[in-house]
Amino acid sequence: DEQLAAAMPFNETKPLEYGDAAFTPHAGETRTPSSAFATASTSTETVASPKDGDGQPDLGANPLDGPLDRVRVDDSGRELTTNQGVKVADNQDSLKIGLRGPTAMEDFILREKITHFDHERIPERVVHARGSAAHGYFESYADHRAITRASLFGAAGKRTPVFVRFSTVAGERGSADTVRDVRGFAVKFYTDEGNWDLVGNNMPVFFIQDAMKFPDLIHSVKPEPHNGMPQAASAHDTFWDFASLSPEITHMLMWHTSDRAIPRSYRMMQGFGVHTFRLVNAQGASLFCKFHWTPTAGTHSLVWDEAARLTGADPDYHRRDLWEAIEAGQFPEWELGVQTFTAEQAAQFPFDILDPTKIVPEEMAPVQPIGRLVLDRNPDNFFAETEQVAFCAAHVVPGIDFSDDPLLQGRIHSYIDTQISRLGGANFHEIPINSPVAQIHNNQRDGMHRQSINRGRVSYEPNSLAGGCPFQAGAKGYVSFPEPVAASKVRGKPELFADHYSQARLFWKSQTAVEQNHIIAAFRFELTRVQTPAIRRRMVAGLVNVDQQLAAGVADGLGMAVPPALPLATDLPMHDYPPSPSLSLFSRPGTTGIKTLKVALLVAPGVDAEQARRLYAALLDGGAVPRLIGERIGKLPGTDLDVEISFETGPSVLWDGAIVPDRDDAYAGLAAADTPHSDTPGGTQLNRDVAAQEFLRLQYRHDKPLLAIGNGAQLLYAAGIPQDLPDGEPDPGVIVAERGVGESVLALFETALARRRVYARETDPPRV
Ligand code: HDD
Repeated sequence: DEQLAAAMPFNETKPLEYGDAAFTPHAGETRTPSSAFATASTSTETVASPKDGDGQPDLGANPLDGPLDRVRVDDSGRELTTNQGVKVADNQDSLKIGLRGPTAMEDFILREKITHFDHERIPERVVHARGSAAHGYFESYADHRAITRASLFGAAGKRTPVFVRFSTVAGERGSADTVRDVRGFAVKFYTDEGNWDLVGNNMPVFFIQDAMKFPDLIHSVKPEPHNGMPQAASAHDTFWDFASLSPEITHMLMWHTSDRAIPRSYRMMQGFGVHTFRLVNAQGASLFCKFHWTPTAGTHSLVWDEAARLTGADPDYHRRDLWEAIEAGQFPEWELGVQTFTAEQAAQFPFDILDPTKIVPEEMAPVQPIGRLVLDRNPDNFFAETEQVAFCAAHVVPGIDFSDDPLLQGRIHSYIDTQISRLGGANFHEIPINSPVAQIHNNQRDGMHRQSINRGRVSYEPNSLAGGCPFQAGAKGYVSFPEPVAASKVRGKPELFADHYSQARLFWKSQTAVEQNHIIAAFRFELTRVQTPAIRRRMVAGLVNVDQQLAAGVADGLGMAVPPALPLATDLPMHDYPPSPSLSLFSRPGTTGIKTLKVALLVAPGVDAEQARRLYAALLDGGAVPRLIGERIGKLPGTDLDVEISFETGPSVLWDGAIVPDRDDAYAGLAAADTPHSDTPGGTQLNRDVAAQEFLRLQYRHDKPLLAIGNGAQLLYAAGIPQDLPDGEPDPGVIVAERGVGESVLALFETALARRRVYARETDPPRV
């Protein structure tokens, strides 16, 4: 026993915290690091900064590792110190005058620790407060210098390090991931010619046309100011009040009520630069452009009931998904595509390219792939990297330029400005995650928390005392596209901006029937939460201009008659766009099949353990993430299987599919498990477990594939899962296999899983 006790982990300083031992001086105490840490590297090692050298990363290397390595701290094998590097003898007790006496004012160790703690929080982002990020790289497919001089696109295979942050917009920092909202898709490219931030969203249009309206929009969607409710939700009066009075929002509302607003994963959503930008080549020739990110995992969404339940089951659902995929080496990937068009082409479009509530349909300008984005490394520290990263729509590099989109123009101001209050001063570019890999040389000086120690007496230009340095780069530097402009100073909008409905109708017409139903249901949900009938009426009156069937569906859901259409803001005729199939989520199934999808194997005493094990191995082999789930964790009696997750900690919404394996007839005690709902002998004890039945019902209701083998089917029957679709056809996602067919049925299940959902199952209200 003594030997055992000696082997147990033990905190040697514990006895010093109590009684007289507390007086025993810690001062001067030295401790050698334990042998486990004897080989740990020392902090005195210098790490070469990759900011030295030619700044050209090796292909595949991430030069960002270097600058960040300078500030990475690893405490392994180290002694505790104060912020002044003074070693701390006792981290348990404040300094007191007698064990039961007052604390001494001179306890600088306590005071430093508490003071730092008191200031640990910084203001959260005013929008996009909730987010998750990862490191990776962008790789150019080819030499694209014909269209842009931006160096990151300069050669085939050229890699540029990136840091990418995904976010929701309305919720606070601790809000749930799966709310109905736009998702931010912000990419910081650390190019060798400076940082470029492509600060986009997962939807290609925006709510408003002019930055002047941004504070109003955000005030309307944020929790209402008198009572601070609701959190991270647009389903309340103020948002829909604003929306119903701002017809320019209509196109965006179609996206916002579509399944785009409840993605299955950050890895499974598109990203868009939204605005029209400019690409400029070395000769100064320019094309307009729109940026598109397309995920290799395809575009996939949750269903609303599932999303709502996920906010409770796992508020970190998207954060965890991104983190786990990267930890598992299943690196999320997107292709970057551009739509390019000339000013002459733009003049022929039936919309204004400066209007951020309009897309350029792919039929009018195809999306050309130019490179790929891979996220392959999780941050080391959430605060230092994900929280402190400062994106800015004004951060562009030579070869990328702005358009006159009035929303974009306002953003150019807002981002730097907001960082000054969020990050506490003008030097936020020196925070390691924000600082470029390209070198910084200018005459900007001082300010709060300045890090760089600029040398010399010169901080102005022109100068002779420093030989004129740093000197202007001339044509090598950023040259704004010299767009000729001659016009009167006015507050207003071009007439075409007032066509608020043509593209909303285009979006509606381009959706499948399933997607249209989801849009109607989302409007119904949102507007049912609205308490003011006049707002509901106004909103539905706007939808009449989009589509009669849409307006009728929403009105029906709200128990009201379809009101007369809202008057149009312009006499211009609406443009009749042909449907654009690429606007449907179903047009991008992706190429990653079942990889990273989560499959629950429902097990209980009496399960055919060998079969469960083989299914598990086969799923793992295919890149899926199987887990054994049951009533309680731990060893299953009569088997050597370990239940990994319980129904209460791993509820149905966390899984993309479920399997109920066969039972092992030899297991004693099965008779008790026979289900009362069926004449056939029952499966395992799960049949009587209401949690297991509920699990399957929700899998079914959320359109997920189910496989039951042999007597495992009894649980399906007990749960009342139909095997036919509402139209009488067999449900391809409810696979019931005879005992003895072996694991060949797994292939059927995997096919269904790769297709994700059987939407054809849906009825409103649900059958199960
Ligand atoms: Fe914005 C953050 C995207 C319009 C003002 N915005 C922010 C983020 C994203 C976007 C992804 C989070 C960045 C991060 O992860 O840190 N914003 C957009 C898109 C817009 C847009 C795609 C329209 C096309 N934004 C917009 C306007 C304004 C702002 C019109 C103001 C005039 N956005 C901000 C901000 C934020 C921000 C206040 C909050 C925190 C931050 O910048 O760093 O400056």
